[in-house]
Formats: sequence, C-alpha cells, structure tokens
Amino acid sequence: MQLRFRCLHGVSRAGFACAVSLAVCARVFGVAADAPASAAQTSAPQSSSRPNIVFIMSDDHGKQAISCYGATAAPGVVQTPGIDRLAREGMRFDCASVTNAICGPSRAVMLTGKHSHRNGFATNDQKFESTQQTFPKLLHQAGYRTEVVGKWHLESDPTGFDHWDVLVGQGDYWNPTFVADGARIKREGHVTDIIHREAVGRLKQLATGAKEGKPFALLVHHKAPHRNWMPAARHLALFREVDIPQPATYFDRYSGRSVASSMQTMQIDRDLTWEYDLKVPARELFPDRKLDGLDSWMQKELSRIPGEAQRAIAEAYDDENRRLISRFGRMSPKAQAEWRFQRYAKDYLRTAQGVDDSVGALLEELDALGLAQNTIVVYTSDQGWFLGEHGWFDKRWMYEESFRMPLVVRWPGHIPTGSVSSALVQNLDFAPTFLAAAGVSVPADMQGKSMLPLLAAGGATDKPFRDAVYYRFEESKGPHTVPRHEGVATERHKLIRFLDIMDPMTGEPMLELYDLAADPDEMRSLAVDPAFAELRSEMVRRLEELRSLYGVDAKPVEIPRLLPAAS
Ligand code: SGN
Ligand code: CA
Repeated sequence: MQLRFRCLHGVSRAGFACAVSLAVCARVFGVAADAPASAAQTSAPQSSSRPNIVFIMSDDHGKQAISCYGATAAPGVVQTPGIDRLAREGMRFDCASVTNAICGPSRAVMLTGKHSHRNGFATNDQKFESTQQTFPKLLHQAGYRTEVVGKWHLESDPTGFDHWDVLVGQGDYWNPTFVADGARIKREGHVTDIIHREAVGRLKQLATGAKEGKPFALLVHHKAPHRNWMPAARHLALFREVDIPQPATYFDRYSGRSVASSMQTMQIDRDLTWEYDLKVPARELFPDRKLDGLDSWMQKELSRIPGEAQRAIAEAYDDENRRLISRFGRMSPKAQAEWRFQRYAKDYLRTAQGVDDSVGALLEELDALGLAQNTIVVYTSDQGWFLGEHGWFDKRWMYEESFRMPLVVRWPGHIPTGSVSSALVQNLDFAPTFLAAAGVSVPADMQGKSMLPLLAAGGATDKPFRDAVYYRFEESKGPHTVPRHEGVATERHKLIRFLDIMDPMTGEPMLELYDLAADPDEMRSLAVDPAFAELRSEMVRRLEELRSLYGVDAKPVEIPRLLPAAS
C-alpha cells in the first residue's frame, strides 16, 4: 500500500517525515459514503462538566507559515510556538479544507454548518442573513454564554451572542474601530494586540461563570495576517537578516493548466501596490505617475496611526527602501519580482507572528485561570493562503494553498496529545462538533459532521471520516478576478470545474484534474490527457454525487427566519 502524504507535501518538502502512522493511513484509505449531519449526532452528556470552547481563528493564515506544519515558507526561520503548543497537546489536522476560500462566506459556513448555497452568503458583497440558525445560537439556547471578539465581516450584526465586540468591516490594523453590543468604540494600538487584550478580559469574566456551572463559547477572531500586512512595532525587525526562500513555483506561467489561472490579478510581481502593500514610497519610484487609489489610502493611513508606530515603521523600512530606490531603474523585472517577494513574505510572516503570540498567551491565560482542562481550544484560519506559490498572494482558488486551512484542536483528556489526522474535515464541521461536544443535538439540516469520534480516536477511526469534499467559489466579480469554480477532492485527486469558461473542445465547462501524490504543486492538469480519461469520468461522477448530496442544484432553500427548535 502506498503511504498517503498528499496534504503533508508541504511538511515533507521541508524535510519532515510523514507524521501519519501506517495504521491511520490504512484506515483512511477505505471508502465510505459521506452523510451530512443527522439529528442523531450528539455526544457529550449535558452536565456541569460541559466543556468551554475557545475558537481562535485568524484571517488568511496559511499552513506554510506555521511551524507545527513544517513552516515550509521558511523552515527553521518561522517559529510559531503558540500554535505548536496547541498541536503538541492536542491534534493537528493535515488535510482540513474550506468549502469556499473567501473570508465572509467561510465564516458563514462555520457558523451555520452549511455550504454557502444553503446559508445564502456565497460572496463578500452579500449580507449574512443573521436570523438564521447558527451554532452560537444553539449553544446559547442550551445554556452556554456565547461571546465573539475581533473580526466578523458578515455585514449584518452578530446575533446569538451574549456579548459581541467586533471590528467594523475588514477593520484597520492601527487604531481600529469596533462595535461592541451596538456601540462604536475607537481603540488605540495594533489590532492583534487589542483583540488579544479584549479576549483575555472576557476570559477572566467568563472563568467566574464557568466555575459556577455556566460554560462558555468564546470566539476570538483575528484580522491578521490579512492584507495589507502591517505588523506590530515589535515585529518590524523580524527576518530582516534572512532571505525567505522563494517557492519553486514562484515564476509559474500556468502553461500546465487551463486558461483559468492566467485570468487572475493576484500576482506579486504585477498586482501588489508599492505603497499600500509593499511599504515603499511610490512617488519616489515613479515621480511622474499619479498614485494608485490604495497607495493614496496608505498615505492617509500612515498619518492616522500612533506617532510612535509611525516612527517605528519609518525606521524599519527606510534603509531597505533607500537602497531599492537608488537602484530601481537598473533592476530587471525578475530582480524586481524577487525584491517584491521578500518584502511581501516578510511582512506577511511578521503580521502572522502577532497572532501566534496571542495564541500562546491565551493558552497561558487558560492555565492561570484553571480553565485549560475543561476547555476545547481550536486554532484555524478562515482559509489558507498563497505565500508566493504560483507567483500569488491572496486565496479564492481550490488549489491546495488556499483550499487547505490550518486546524489544531486541544481538549485535555478527550484528544490524545500530539495526534495527527489526515481526515478530510472541513470548516463545515465546526458547528456540529461544538454542538456535539456540548451535548446539544445537531439539527438535521446542518451539512457538516461532528469531528468528536475522530478527535477521541486520535485520528484513527475504523471508517474514513469522509471520502471526498465539495468546494465552490462564486466571487468572480470581486477583487483578483478569479473565475467561478467548483470541485471535488478525494484523498489523492482533485477535479476543478470552471463554471463560466467553456472548453472549446467539448463545449462543456473547463476541467482541471490533478494527481496530488504525483504533482502536489498542481503544475500539470491531467484533464485533457487521454491516459486519464477514466479517472476524469470517475471524478466527474463523484462531483455530481456531492452536488446531489448537498443539494447544489435544488431550488434555493429559503433561509429560515425563525430559529428551529433543536431536535
Ligand atoms: C479585500 C479582500 C482582499 C483583497 C482586497 C483588495 N479580502 O480586502 O483579498 O486583496 O479586498 O482588493 S476579503 O477577505 O474581503 O476577501 S482590491 O480590489 O482593492 O485589490
Ligand atoms: Ca480570509
């Protein structure tokens, strides 16, 4: 039998051994029909020992930037001790994926346990129908105290929370405005540190209730490391003396795939702006050119942030910027692309470092408050991220880097420490998992599955958790012009169907097909290779099967306005 390593390819690239045991792999290999949640999915009994839940999520954090995943972006250089601790004390998922790799829609999936076409929030220009059923509402109904602090990004106000304190829209990195239970509050400082501070404040309050038998679910949702990557002052000098290795696919020109990849506008060498993204004064590079809209915004932004931070930023970038400006005219496009990668990757990693600081400190706070034992702690991101792979920043695609999200879960006494799972879990599964852990029935209309049996078994269950996952991205009219697509991924293969691009040969929507074991970087689509015609038909069949399972073509379901009683 061949050892599964697909979702670990990043780890093995960095020279780490496959962490999945043969026994686990053997079990994962079997075939099982997937089934959405049924009303019977329950677990922990309702008692005073019901666990608390701390659900930490960042925005756009790729596994390549996390050391328990091998930090393949810069092995040995990037260290994330906070998230690593969580993995050491709990379980790391290597093949977790999102159903739609875009911010607001991913959050809606997590809250509802339903695919985007069912929860009604498929693109960021929509508004989440906040009267619908969500896991915080069901937990609240079951006696939990529910709170959310940080990024929300669903357009409508949070509902189902006893307390909410969220950023306005995307939120600013410095001196951001929050809305707390309906009232606007301007706070001074860096957004990651503010969210952390508020989360710790809430934890202290919640600890008292928890000790008196009132369990809580606290959602701590960071803005970082979302674009435009503005690190806290203490991280500005990180990585200054090192080169971040360029991904092998950085200069990909997409010749091995369909036309779809060439349609995007998310290339580091072309689409990042000098001032807003790369922190280089654009006027000095192009004195005669009018400033890009984002660059002008950045100039205003810099004047708005605290004086001390302004000085730290100027000092951090100044020397490097001067050196760039003085030789810019003599640099080849390739040299410019390489320079841009370094600045981009370092700022991204610096910004992500603040999130890891927060995770580590939150774990210490849980220890200090005596809450660690009876609290499920989750760390994840709303999707993965391109850190230069294929030349890209951003997300959206069903390609590995954005499709996979980091996921580590700790629940002392319930999850074997240091376990690793390659199960095909998705962000769809959070809601059923939290409900099951709280002993609350999972409503039959949720499409995800509780991960509890998998967690309890240290990843090694008799039947595979799921044998294929469905994905669908709809926001082709949004930033970065990524065409609409859907797809299916199994343990080893992935089929992507571009809904609006017709294949001139077949007259049907364009397909891409990948063998992730042979081609983990997805550089050569097999969709038009006659040698793989059978595999392609089989994957199309599986895609159709999942579309039917999840009701993709069914008449749009009216989003329930009233919360159905938990059955
Ligand atoms: C949003 C998107 C980013 C995108 C910017 C700018 N994030 O912030 O992916 O780069 O817009 O877009 S999302 O979480 O809301 O999807 S641009 O068109 O101005 O370049
Ligand atoms: Ca995001």
